[in-house]
Amino acid sequence: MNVPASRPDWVPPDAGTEFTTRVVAGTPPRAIPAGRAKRRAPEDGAALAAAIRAGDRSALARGITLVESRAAAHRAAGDELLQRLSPFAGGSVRVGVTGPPGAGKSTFIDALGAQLGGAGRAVAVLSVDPSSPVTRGSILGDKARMERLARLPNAFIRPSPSGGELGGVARRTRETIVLCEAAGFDVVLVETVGVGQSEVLVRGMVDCFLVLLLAGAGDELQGIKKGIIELADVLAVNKADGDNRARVETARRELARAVHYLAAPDGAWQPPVLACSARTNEGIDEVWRAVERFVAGGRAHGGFAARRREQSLAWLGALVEEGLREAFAARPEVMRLRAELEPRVAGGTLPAPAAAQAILAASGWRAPEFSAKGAAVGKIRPVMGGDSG
Ligand SMILES: Nc1nc2c(ncn2[C@@H]2O[C@H](COP(=O)(O)OP(=O)(O)OP(=O)(O)O)[C@@H](O)[C@H]2O)c(=O)[nH]1
Ligand SMILES: [Mg+2]
Repeated sequence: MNVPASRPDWVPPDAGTEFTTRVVAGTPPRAIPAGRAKRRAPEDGAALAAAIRAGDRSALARGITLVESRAAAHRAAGDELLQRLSPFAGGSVRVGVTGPPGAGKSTFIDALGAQLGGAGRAVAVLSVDPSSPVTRGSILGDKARMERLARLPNAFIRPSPSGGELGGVARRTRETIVLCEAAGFDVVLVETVGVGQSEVLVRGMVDCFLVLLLAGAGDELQGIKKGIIELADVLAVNKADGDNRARVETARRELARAVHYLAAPDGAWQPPVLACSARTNEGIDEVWRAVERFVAGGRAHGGFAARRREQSLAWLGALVEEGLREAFAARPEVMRLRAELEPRVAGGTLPAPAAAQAILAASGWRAPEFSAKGAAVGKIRPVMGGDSG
């Protein structure tokens, strides 16, 4: 067969010539006269919700795109969709999987998801692509890394760009969880990179927080932070295979000792420290059994319900903060003052605190005054009502 020289940007590692393609030069985009842009008719909200409930994957994907959208036109539709579907949400076990870069999170999720899927569970994976909010290259990369899972009919993988702002958590992860649950998924796995604030945020979105770790070149643990261990419900040292086995076991025992001395975040629960290999599948079901034990214990003792309440409150807080930030930034006088003052701050002719004061004051906000003791005595007066400030 004659193989043309061009290949797509990405092909599966073991792909044959069927992925060879002929690249056809595109035509430059045509300017569309203002007011005549063709818009796709907005999707009927009730129909979309019903399709998602019925398990239609493409409807689910469209719904997620809708709630992720920042476009003002989509916001109301996205909110409406969430309202329609919220009554059907909540039925999954939400598990966060975190760990340092390269710990094997994606491979682990692939192995675990394939096992659960094989056992008849419907598994949704929300993986965040931290490396590239713009290009789609690494998103495909992650999908390729979840090959086993991607082949299962009852699995759904949704890579989302992190949006840059939350350090590796998609902006709409909570909303996406609601949609997946309404679509009937009973296990939702959320992958996040264990750097920055993302693990704290994700822990606030899940019922069980699983931390994957690596044994270093010696026996020490790699890329580990005390903070992350305190958040963990279950810990596992991954890559316990081949020559690495003994090293993992030493690291695991060391870690188990450390965990034992830290106060358990959920009272009676002592986070187990396990070893596994996402590559050989060894220990994967043991990790899952630990997750199930944690969740079952939480259901029996009220910890699960308490976590869900915390999740709802954290969600509320995040939405209110986001709304305030957006409303604030959109105020004309704020935009005008920022445009005027930012170059001066950047140029060093105006101190940042003075500029901040001016912007906050002009927007109608008054900074709280602080007493000597540090307690706020003034009242924050948000004046978000009137448009002219
Ligand atoms: N030997 C061995 N290699 C593994 C195992 N799990 C993952 N790997 C390899 O480790 C590398 C990183 O795996 P990923 O699953 O992409 O790791 P990740 O934590 O998702 O990485 P990021 O998302 O980039 O932070 C890949 O080359 C995997 O094949 C394992 O259990 N054993
Ligand atoms: Mg990954």
